[in-house]
Amino acid sequence: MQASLSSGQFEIVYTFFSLCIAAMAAAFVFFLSSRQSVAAKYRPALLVSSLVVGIACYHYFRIFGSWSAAYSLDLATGSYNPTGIPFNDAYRYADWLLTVPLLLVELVSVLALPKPQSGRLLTSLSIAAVIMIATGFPGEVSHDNTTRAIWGAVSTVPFVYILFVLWGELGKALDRQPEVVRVLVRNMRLLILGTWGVYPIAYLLPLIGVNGTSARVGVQIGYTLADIAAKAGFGVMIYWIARTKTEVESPAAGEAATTRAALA
Ligand SMILES: *C/C=C(C)/C=C/C=C(C)/C=C/C1=C(C)CCCC1(C)C
Repeated sequence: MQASLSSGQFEIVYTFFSLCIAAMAAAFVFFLSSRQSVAAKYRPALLVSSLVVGIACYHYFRIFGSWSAAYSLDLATGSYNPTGIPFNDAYRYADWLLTVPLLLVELVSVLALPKPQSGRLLTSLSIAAVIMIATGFPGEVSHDNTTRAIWGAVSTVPFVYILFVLWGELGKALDRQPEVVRVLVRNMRLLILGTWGVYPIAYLLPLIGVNGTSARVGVQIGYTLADIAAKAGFGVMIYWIARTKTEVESPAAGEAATTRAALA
């Protein structure tokens, strides 16, 4: 049985979920409509960005509904008591199962590797991502901290592998980029590390002595902020890189695209 939340605790999570729905929906429209302002070969990457935030928008809708159904306001005390309908963490993990491999598709496409090599890289990273998410889930839904710690540790192995490989590959890709793009790719690499690193930290909260309900709130806010940055924020970086490359590779095409976008 879950403990009651204070009205502040309930409402802050409620507001963050709501904010996230708005951010994902706005990003969806932006990525779709800005496809015209990049060269044709970069359009698939923007389409994948819009898929990622579209899928996340849908899942946050469900997460938001689940959170609302899990608690009800006790007018006598002003706190939010569990209704008995459990909050469903599976929506979030189902979302990651779809969106993390798609984010990897975007990342690998930025590397612009020869086809067979990028196929192999994408396959091994995706397998690692699925293992990371599938092994994190039993820990997430467990009410026992030892179980949470064990699955968390297992899930960290593929996580470290993914970051290690991406860091190396993005580093090598830096040398293949024109000067103006290099700094963008470098920033993107930091964004990945900074945002993906938030997930295991949020997961750890219940294990590092943060009390029950504060940990519950902290985990949800941590994941939500990380999702906005890792999906919408990351998509904006991809757009920026694609836009810059379009201009560098063919200044005329860049201008024509800008004009088209302005007229659209
Ligand atoms: C859009 C969603 C993204 C980028 C999700 C990323 C999720 C992770 C990097 C999760 C990692 C975890 C660990 C490394 C250990 C504990 C369990 C997880 C699944 C939270």
